[in-house]
Amino acid sequence: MLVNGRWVENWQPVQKADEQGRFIRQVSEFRNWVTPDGRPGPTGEGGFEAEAGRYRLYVALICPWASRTLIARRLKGLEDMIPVTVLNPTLTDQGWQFGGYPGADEDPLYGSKYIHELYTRADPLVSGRATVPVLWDMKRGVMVNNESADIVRMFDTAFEAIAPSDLRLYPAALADEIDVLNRQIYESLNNGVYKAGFASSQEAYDEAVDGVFAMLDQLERRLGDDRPYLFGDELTETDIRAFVTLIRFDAAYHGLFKTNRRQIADYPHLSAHMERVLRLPGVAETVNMDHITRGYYSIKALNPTGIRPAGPAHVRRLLDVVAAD
Ligand SMILES: N[C@@H](CCC(=O)N[C@@H](CS)C(=O)NCC(=O)O)C(=O)O
Repeated sequence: MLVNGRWVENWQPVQKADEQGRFIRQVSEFRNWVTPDGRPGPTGEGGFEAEAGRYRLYVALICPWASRTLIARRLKGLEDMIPVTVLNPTLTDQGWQFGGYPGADEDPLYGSKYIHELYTRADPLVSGRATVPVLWDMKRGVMVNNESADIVRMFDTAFEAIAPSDLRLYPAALADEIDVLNRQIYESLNNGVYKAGFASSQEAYDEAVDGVFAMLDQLERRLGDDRPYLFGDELTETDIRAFVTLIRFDAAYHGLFKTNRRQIADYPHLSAHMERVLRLPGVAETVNMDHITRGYYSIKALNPTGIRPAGPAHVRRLLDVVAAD
């Protein structure tokens, strides 16, 4: 991690734990918003108006938080306006690294070797973990935001004047309900699987796994009335939040993070929801199972040999079928 702008120790997956061994995820540091006219957004400073070709998104395809920004970018039709740089799937002693792995890129702006160089470029005295996704302002040479929840929201609204879209990922009429379900899904599922995987006590693991499966059961029931999406007929950002964890679940979390009470394949409504989102235009291209399994199973603290499991076949089969259709 970075302390006062210097990389101080080899990368470790566990960021912070409480006295009971519960995994604690760091809060994001860069919280400015792109807005239609450059006025400040809900947090941070102003000066980031929506312009085509001005912002670059840095992602790792293993990462669910980065993937949700990629999906929002694609569904909102922003691909030509916001270029993307993909990092290698495996974390090194200095965190995320650029280039060399199939499907990964070099840093086209500064030739950086690691993502942490962008953090210190943005703030020479920055402290904390150098995470993805990162939204970078190529005009001012600064980091706009490294919180995926914010990036999804700004993609939904900020570029509307230059990239009109009928899709509303966060419609005003559902805002309060979306906020509530988002929080629950984040705590119990998106971050819940990490809390299980990185728990350092049996109690912390048990608590996290209970939360994961209670949430999956709840979502399965919610979708049980055959609604296509979590809030009814229209896709919202909450569906994307669920999707990025569901699509990684059977292939990575079930084995590596020991969230193995059941698989997503055992939940008919969740499986159908996952496939529905996967089939939205362009979403399948954001799912790279090679990067996902390579990335997760290279976390040495959980899998010292780096050996990747052969299965599960059903996830690869689904991706192949969707790609061929
Ligand atoms: N709150 C952040 C979390 C991002 C995050 O934790 N990303 C992980 C990858 S999935 C990361 O970059 N980890 C590197 C590290 O913690 O050093 C967001 O949602 O954008």
